[in-house]
Amino acid sequence: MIRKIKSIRAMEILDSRGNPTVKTYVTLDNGLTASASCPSGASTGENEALELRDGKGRYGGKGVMKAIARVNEMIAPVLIDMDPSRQAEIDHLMITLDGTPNKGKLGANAIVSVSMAVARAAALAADLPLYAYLGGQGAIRLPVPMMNILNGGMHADNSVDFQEFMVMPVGAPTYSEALRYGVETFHALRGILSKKGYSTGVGDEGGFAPNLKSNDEACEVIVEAIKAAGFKPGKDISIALDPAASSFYKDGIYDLAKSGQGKKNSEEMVAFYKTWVGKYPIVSIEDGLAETDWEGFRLQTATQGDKIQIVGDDIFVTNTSFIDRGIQEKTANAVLIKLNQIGTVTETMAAINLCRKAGWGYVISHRSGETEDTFIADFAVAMGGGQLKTGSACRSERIAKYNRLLEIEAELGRAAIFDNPLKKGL
Ligand code: 2PG
Ligand code: MG
Repeated sequence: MIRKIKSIRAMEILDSRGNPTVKTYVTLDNGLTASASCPSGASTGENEALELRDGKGRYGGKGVMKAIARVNEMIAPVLIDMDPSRQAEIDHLMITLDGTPNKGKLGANAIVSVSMAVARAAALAADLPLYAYLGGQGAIRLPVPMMNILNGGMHADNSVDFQEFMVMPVGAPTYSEALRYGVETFHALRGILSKKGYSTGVGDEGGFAPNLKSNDEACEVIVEAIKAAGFKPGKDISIALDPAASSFYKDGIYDLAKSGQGKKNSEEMVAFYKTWVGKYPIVSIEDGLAETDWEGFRLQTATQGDKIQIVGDDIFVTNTSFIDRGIQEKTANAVLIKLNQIGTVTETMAAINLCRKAGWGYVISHRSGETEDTFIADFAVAMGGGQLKTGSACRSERIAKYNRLLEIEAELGRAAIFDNPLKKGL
């Protein structure tokens, strides 16, 4: 039976950093209601779709009452009575209503919360879990968790320049075992840091944020933690990095100022990563170069792209026009996928389809400012790329996603598959 959208209402809630964000409720004509919340980044790409904030007054100007009004007064009237399963049409209506290239009029935070809530409402109407509704019968692959257990850069007030040091349990037999490998490593890391006299306070994504002597020491303590937890570095658990290099790049120079490890140009930065890949079990580097340094990315891909995954986040911002350019120019071999960078479920799926066509990898991702919403867990299974980064092994806004995947794994039972997405070449 075809359902219709009866009402759409948005409200202001708080994200994991205590900043306001948009939560939207979509109610169907049978009385069922679905909701979704928008996350928020700190190290955002310049070309991301616009996050509409009030700009002054409440919450230091970070309120989202304008975005709430856009949902309630402008978007809702256009979508009432529509069939929620017409996702592409609904998303295109919002894109047209906005009429700007960066969703500057309605705000990507307004649009994406509606887009995600509509998908959930359609899943409810179809009586299917979200992953099965979005991904069909083939949605049976659980992602390898990329767990950011050591935070630096803009996500922590410490001496580490690189934003994310993730463990990737690529050798685990199942998702739940992979999660356990990562969590046990996280707990081992706490013990190691504490023994060395470092802080075990955590950063925005729940990873530890110690004042280490160098960026190298971050890899060293993680390798030590993997071993201490009883796993083999590079076999059971590998390392993935997100330096988020745009955040320490200025006027053509990468300045490792937080650690005091000096200044480097693009070539030196690429050489630096090459040394690290030789020294540590690193299998994936995201934003090793800055978003404007397309040439640096190309050089890294040309020289290291056959050995490791090279992921573009800020440089592609989940936007098909930038990804398309990247494919033409061999800028990377994988894309970080964030729904709120582009603003609709439909455009996010188009970005993923482009990656698939090019044989590129794709990693579904949270933002550093998150909510308890678990949409991306279902989305990762629906899209089947086998990789999800959603933070460390603490902070409930991160754990909520990992827990949701445990539920999906249990629901799929023996049908669930789990494998190393980086094994069969990139
Ligand atoms: C990133 C993200 C998420 P932010 O750079 O990949 O980890 O950070 O949400 O701050 O952009
Ligand atoms: Mg990133």
